[in-house]
Amino acid sequence: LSLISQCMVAQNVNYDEAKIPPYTLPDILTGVDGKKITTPKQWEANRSALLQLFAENVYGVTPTISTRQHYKVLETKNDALGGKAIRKQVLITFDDYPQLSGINMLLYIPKNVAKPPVFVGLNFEGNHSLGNDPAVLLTQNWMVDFQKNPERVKDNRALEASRGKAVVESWPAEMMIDQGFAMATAYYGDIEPDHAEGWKSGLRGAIGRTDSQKWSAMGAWAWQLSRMLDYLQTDTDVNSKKAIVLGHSRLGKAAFWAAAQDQRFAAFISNESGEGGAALKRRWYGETHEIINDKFPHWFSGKYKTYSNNISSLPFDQHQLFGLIAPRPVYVTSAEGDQWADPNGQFLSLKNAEPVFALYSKKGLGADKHPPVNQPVGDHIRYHYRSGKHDMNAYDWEQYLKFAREVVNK
Ligand code: GTR
Repeated sequence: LSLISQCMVAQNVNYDEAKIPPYTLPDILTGVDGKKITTPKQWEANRSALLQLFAENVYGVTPTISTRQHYKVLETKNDALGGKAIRKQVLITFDDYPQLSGINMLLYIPKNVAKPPVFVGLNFEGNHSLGNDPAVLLTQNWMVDFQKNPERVKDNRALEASRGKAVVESWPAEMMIDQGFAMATAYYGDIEPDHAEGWKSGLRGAIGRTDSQKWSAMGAWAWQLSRMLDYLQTDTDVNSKKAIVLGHSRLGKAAFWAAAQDQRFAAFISNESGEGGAALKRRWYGETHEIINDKFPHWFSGKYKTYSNNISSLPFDQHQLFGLIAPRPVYVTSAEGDQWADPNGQFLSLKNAEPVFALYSKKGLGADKHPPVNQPVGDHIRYHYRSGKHDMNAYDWEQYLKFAREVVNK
């Protein structure tokens, strides 16, 4: 970066709605071929060209990757979480990429429910960080020291003291089990370490790509979620047809891209995924594409960086990625203390996807304006803006479980 553009990146943060320059969103019901879309069939015919645009310009093009994989149940227990749940720890390894240690997936399944729906997502600090279950394996993979706490992470490896210390209350296992849902999670660093050179020792390096620019870490993490779903399809203890993929923040961006590409996911929940996730790119508010590409060059494809100061020439915006999830249910959330993620931009993105849901006779949000705090809106597609800071907390999970009961598992 030149000095001038570095200064611009540093200065260009806006939190004033009135200062957002006017922008025009690409019409969601105009296909990539320029033709008007009026039926679900036409929308579906447009699907792969639109996905390709997102891949080429933002998330990177997923190359052909062998998915010859093996599942090894490393450990299982029939009376976990005080006797309420079955716990399984499953290692997914890849025959063609033996240099990868594999995806270590933690599953809790309620004992009193036959084939429950399952929440699927990645976690930031390893499965062991999510609760106090001492049998959960400590991740051995490279880790960001989010807390800058040497007791928990030393030399980029998790220590035993990080057990149960997750930054976000991201996976309240008992809450899910008590309400009849299963959970399946894995550490995102299992497939690529989250730093600029991480691709070398992760999946992108293993598949032998020297050009790391065309594909992205986000693409690799989305791929990871789909491999987790591959396993779930073989596990008769859960209902993989009702797999709800979700994620917080950067992991919400990855879950969004996974849900858009992989239609086996039954529903998608975006927890404060912000720029590169739910937020409209054209709005100058909070984090921008310039900032994110500068700070996290590995997250998105090289081409995304060419839109610096020129976002209006991007041939789409994030409302169209929500269109690619339709007609499946979607829940988007923001937090008052997380203006960085552009709450109104996340609301407007989902709002502007309504025409695609309407093609399938699915109701919209039932609100034209951003709602006040702690008042969820919508039904099949939902949105809430809660009080509090940037995290995934018990309030969020109460709403997700309600949504899952009312919409996904009805
Ligand atoms: C921030 C980044 C956000 C979000 C967040 C997170 O630093 O700017 O886009 O992804 O990290 O993942 O918590």
